Amino acid sequence: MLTHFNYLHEIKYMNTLEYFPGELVSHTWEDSTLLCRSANIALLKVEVLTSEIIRIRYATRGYFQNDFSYAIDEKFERNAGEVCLEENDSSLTIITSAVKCRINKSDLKCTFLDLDDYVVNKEEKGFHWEYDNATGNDIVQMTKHVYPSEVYYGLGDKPTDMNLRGRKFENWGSDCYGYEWGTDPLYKNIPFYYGLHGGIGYGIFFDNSFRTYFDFASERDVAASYWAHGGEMNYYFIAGPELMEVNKRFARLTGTHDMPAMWSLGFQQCKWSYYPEKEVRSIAKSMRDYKIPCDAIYLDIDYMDGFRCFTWDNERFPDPKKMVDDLREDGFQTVVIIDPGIKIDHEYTVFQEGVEKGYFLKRLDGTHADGKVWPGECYFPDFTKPEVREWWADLYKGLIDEVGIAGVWNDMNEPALFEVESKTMPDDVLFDYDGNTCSHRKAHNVYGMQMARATYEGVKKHGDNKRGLIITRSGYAGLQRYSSIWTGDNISTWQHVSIANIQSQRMAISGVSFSGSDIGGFIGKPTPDMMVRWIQLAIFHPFCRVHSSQDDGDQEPWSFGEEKRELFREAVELRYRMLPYHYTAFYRHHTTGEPILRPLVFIDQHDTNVHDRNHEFLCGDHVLTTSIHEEDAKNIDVYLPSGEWYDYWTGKVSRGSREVTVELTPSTFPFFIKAGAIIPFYPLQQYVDEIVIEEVELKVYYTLGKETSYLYEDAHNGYEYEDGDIRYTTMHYNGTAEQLSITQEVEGAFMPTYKQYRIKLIGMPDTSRVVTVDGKEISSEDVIIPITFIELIIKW
Ligand code: MIG
Repeated sequence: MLTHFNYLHEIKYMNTLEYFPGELVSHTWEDSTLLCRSANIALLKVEVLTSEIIRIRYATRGYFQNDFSYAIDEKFERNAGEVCLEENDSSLTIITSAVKCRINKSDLKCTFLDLDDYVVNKEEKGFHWEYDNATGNDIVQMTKHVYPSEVYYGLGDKPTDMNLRGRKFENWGSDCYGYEWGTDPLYKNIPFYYGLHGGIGYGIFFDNSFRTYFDFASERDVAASYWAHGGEMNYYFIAGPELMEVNKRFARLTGTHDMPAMWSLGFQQCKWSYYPEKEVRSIAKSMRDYKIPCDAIYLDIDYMDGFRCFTWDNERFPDPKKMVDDLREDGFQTVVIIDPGIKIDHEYTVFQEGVEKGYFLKRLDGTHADGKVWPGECYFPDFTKPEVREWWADLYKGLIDEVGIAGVWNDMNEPALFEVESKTMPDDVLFDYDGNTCSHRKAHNVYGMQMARATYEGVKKHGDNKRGLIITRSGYAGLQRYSSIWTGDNISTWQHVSIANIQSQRMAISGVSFSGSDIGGFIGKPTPDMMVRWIQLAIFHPFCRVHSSQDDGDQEPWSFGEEKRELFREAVELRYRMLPYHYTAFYRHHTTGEPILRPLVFIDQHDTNVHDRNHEFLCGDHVLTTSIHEEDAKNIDVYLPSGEWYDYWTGKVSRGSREVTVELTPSTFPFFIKAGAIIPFYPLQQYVDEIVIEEVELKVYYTLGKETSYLYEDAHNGYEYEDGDIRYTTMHYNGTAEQLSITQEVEGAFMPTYKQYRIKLIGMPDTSRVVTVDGKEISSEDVIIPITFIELIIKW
């Protein structure tokens, strides 16, 4: 193996070989950055970004490429804290207040250790590269050591087991109509994973937008590798040891969702497609008639004039503004789809403008990149160019400001093309990449994210201080700063209920909490039982929308018989009653980065029983559920994490760290609440802010011990929350053998419409009791207390 060479031509003509960095010849250490020169042309840069986040870059040509990333949040602040460099004969070691990074002098391999010198992550073959004659790029590769017990998580929307060990993956955003278990690559590109061994978790974020690959001990049992077909070996090591902390640090690096308007956490109904206007109105009316709470209705591609973005089919929708206003009056927000393909039509102003201003993608030879999608032959905006994003943002003025659309759904943005084998653009399409001109090979995986970003900016700019909802099908790491996601064209099968569950959890731990599936399945028609089980799962998914192609029949909540309609309604009602819980969990995500959905391994990483559990998950801090995957299921085994758990339906308490069997009825499903939790419930509404809420119910689940719960409130829309116009309540629960006390701390001066809480005590020792609020005795029958209370004590 060749490890020493000095000239570029040597790599060029020996393209079948793998190249490795040479031995260290010199180094500099400045501003918490270590730069190592090796005996050959390779360089290594180690940057301490925070005490837990270390960035590693290797250059293969003697210089680093321009440092630019779409993933990293511009708000991210580097703060290395206390850090020092130690040197001995064989290595250099960077020591932060949380982690050590040791670099071998002989081969520039890096090892990450915790402060007790436990090896968290080390290299096997380490960094190496191959020269790719076909493209002139280097294929940059990293091979890490795998521990016998090591397990892996993350990587976005992969439809497979939670634990990725033993599998290989590719990131290349693809339109995967009717994908199945194991289909890969899929729509999203999130090159971020977690490793866990010996109870210690860490994260690796390989920030490279070329086609990337990940292998978790599939080719070789001792090796986990990741590589890219171009670009740099540029990755972030994120220390734990808790997986939840790794997640938060990844969120610090790549950002979190804005607070959504509360309505966008409500139930949403979609179909390909509702038209004409009469049909849209009738769906809305049925929702209200059947009393199925609902906040949004969607228009798929058929609302447009010949699929031309930013136009309306005037026959189907003669007066869009009137329709949207009337729907809003009745509590429905309207969301419309917008695709990236702009129809080649010289009479169409968006097309004309795009051509005149040079906003459409071109190929290397200067001709426009065209491709067939819904409108026929199209050109495609270069969303990686700031000027184009601004233009695109302003195209929303009509839809948002003038018509009153509240949300935009971006589809087909992998980008997807019809009738070509690659299902996407050729490699030689050129992109601006924010001033770092490159080919489609590098820009493909960020295209959808940059489209969503331009959409986000437009909806925000023209949305009259309202929080808009953006939904995207494709995206890259960090997409959560702009958009929510849905999981694409799934199928009405029981296996897809399982996939929807796993994907939603996996997206959450990959930075994208605002996720959900097409409830009921996009392709096909679910059995009535499946439809109900699916919504019973999806009321715990932040993004909660029914969508279908309806080729095989209707998929509205009332399309499955009266009995199922009632069950569906009950599930959605539960979602609406629990909106303050979901909203609070979202605020926690927004501010701390913690995922809203949490696989059990993120709760109890020391319990090896949960390392391979796919389906049970926590929604927020205190609610556990799972999905049901068979027709007419009578019971299901559910693994509960450590602690005590209340069955929501029966009030029965089970000890965790083991499996329990849950009996199922058509209207009940696994739904557990952590003992000690305080869960807020709104009164039932048919849509968000339908009524002026005068009282919030707090269900208090008794236990011996302490627990913390939160409740967040703001105006449910608008951006004043960013300036602190919020009410963020922390409730401390403390249960002893004689009494239960709840104290609260409140942050922010926002006052909700309600002034009191109604306390429901669950699982309380059954003896007569004395209740005092802020020292005053009150009736123990109806515990109603002001939201400003400081201390509630119940003695028995
Ligand atoms: O080629 O807009 O995933 O949700 O309904 C299909 C029509 C295009 C794919 C999306 C789906 C949407 C459909 N779209």
